[in-house]
Amino acid sequence: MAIPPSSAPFVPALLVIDMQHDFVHGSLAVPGAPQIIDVVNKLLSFPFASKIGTKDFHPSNHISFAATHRKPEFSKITIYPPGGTEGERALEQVLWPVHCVASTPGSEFVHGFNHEALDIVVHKGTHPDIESYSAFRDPWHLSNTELPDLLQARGVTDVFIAGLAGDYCVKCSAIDSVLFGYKTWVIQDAIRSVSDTGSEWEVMEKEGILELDSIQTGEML
Ligand code: VGL
Ligand code: ZN
Repeated sequence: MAIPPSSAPFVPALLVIDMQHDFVHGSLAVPGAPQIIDVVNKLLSFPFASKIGTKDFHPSNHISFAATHRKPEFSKITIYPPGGTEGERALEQVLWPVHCVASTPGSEFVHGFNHEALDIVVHKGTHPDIESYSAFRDPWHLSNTELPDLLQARGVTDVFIAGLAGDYCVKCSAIDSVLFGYKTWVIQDAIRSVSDTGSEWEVMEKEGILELDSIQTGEML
């Protein structure tokens, strides 16, 4: 019998971002979000080596909340790393409606989402002074969540990303996934974005992120 050619390892992880009440039906509802619940549930039935969920999980005085600054919702401020000074690693921050306050109903997984199929849930945005769209780490790379160690310990090669919101947490998590060395796929019919410009795809493509749909994902597994 012929020896089969050795092939590169393929250890796929599904990363489901922020399928929480507030992002679907609540204070920061993403347009079209209810339509992806069934798609994400279908993805969870595929034989991924790991199925990881995230929760945006903020204290009630979080830096990303308009109310914290007594400023209008969706206005913008400049933020710095904690203890940082003017001009140093400044970032623009959108001021959001209060959302996903830790352990309130808005932070719960949305009804109908099969979260029981997840093997682990990673929380992010838990520090009052630090915004963290990425599931991997804060934007200044001061500290990681448990996700980088988890993926490494499990020998993951490919990260497939679904969830909310495409132009914030999905995009930032996908960019970090590439920077941590993973082949990174965003499942286009399993995400929805806050804005309808589609400009996140341009950014993600430039970073080397691959785009596919849930049917193609099923064919790879
Ligand atoms: C998100 C805005 C604020 C997200 C989180 O999950 O994309 N967006 N916090
Ligand atoms: Zn948030």
